[in-house]
Amino acid sequence: MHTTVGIIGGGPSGLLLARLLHNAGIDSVVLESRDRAYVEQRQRAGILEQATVDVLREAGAGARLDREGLVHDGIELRFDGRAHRIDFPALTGGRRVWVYAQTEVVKDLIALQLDEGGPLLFEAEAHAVEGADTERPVIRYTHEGVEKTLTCDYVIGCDGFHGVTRGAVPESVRTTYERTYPYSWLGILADAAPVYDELIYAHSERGFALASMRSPSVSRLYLQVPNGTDPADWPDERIWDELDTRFAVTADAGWRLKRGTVTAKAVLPMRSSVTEPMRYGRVFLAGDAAHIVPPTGAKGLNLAAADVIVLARALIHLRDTGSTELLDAYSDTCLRRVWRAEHFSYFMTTTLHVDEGQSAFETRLQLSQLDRVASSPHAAAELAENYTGLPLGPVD
Ligand code: FAS
Ligand code: PHB
Repeated sequence: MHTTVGIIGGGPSGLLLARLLHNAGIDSVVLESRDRAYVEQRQRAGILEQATVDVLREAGAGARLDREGLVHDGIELRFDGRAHRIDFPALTGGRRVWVYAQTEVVKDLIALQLDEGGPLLFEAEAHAVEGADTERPVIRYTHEGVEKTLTCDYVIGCDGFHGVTRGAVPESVRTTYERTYPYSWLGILADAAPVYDELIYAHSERGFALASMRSPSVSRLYLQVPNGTDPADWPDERIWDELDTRFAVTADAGWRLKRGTVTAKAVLPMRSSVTEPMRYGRVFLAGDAAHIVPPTGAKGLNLAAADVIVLARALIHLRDTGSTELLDAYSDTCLRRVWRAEHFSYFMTTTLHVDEGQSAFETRLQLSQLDRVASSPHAAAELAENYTGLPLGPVD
C-alpha cells in the first residue's frame, strides 16, 4: 500500500493530523497499535487551549465540544491557607480554556476519520521505519497477524513516548534532553459533582493536589505521591481525606469535596523530555513522540495539537507551491513553542510540588513565588498567558 503521509499512532496528534490533511485533500493512512475501545477510554488530558479549540472547530471536529465542553475563565491557586483566582480573560485580553477530556477529542476524531477520512487501521503495530533519508520511506507493520508494508512520501511519528518512530532518527543526529521528577501523581475519576467551578491547584506541606473535572457530575482529581506508589495503598477514603487536607483554606475551614464512587485510579510518573531535531529526512516527529511535559501545566495534548497544525500547514504549502520552506522550518518552529511549554510545565511543577527532601528554605521560595503571582498582575499575566496557550505561529 502507498500513501502520501503515513501516520504512526492514532492518538490526538495522529488523528488531528489525518483530519487536517483530509480537509486539504492530502491522503494519509493512520496505523494505531491498540484497538478502538482502548484508545477511546485511555484517561489522559482534560484541558484544551483556545488555539486547540479553534483548530478543532475549523477542522469540523468541534460540534460536541461546543455542546458538552466547559468553558473556564480561570483557575484557583491555593497555598499557605490562602486562595487566589487567576482571571484569564482579564490578564490575556480574552483568552480562556475548555474542559473537554482527551478521550472525547479522540472519540470525535476517530468517528470523523472512519466516516469521511482515509484508512485508520486499529491493532496495526508499526515495528520499523526504514528509508527516512530516501524519497520513499517505508513503514513495516503488523495488522491482523500479517506483516505488511506501507510506502509513503512522508512518515509522521505520532506514536507517543514509547513509539518506534523516534528510533528512525539516527543517534548520531538525535539529542534527547530530559528530567525526571522525584514524585508522581495519583489520579482518580469519581462520580462526584465538583463543588468548585474552576480548577484548583494546591501547594501544601503534604504535597500538591489538583481538582479538575470531566462534567458537572464527574470529578477528576490528582494527588502528589512518591514515585513507585501502589494505587492499592490508597483506598478511596484515604484519598478523599488527603485531598480535603491539601485543599484546606483558612478563611473557609468547612470547605470539603463532595465524595462519590471512584471509577478509575492510576499512578502516573512525571517527566520532561525533548528530542531534537523533530525531523530526519522525510520522517517527522509530533506530539509525545518528540516531547513530554509534566501534566501540571496542562500542555501535553495542546503541544501535540500545535505540532500537527504546523506540520499540516507545511505539507499543504508544499503541495500548493512546491516549496519545502515551511517543512524545512518545522522542527525549529515547533521547538520554540515546545521549550516554552517545557519551561512553564517545569515552573508549575516545581513551584507547586513539595519534594520530600526539599529544605524549609526552598518551601519559602515556593510560597514567595506563589505570593508574587497572587499580588502582581504582571506575574499573574505570565502564568495566564502560558496556561491559556500562546497564539500559534512564531513564539514572541
Ligand atoms: P499519545 O501517546 O496520546 O498517542 C500515541 C498513540 O500511538 C497511542 O494511541 C499508541 O497506542 C500508538 N502507538 C504507539 N506505538 C505504536 C506503534 N508502534 N504502532 C502504532 N501505533 C503506536 N496531558 C495533559 O495536558 N494533561 C494531563 O492530565 C495529562 N495526563 C496524562 C496521563 C498519562 C498517563 C499520560 C501518558 C499522558 C498524559 N498527558 C496529559 C499527556 C497526554 O495527553 C499527551 O500529551 C497526549 O496523549 C499526546 O498525544 P499524542 O502525541 O497523540 O500521543
Ligand atoms: C485534567 O483534567 O486531567 C487535568 C487538568 C489540568 C492539568 C492536568 C490534568 O494541569
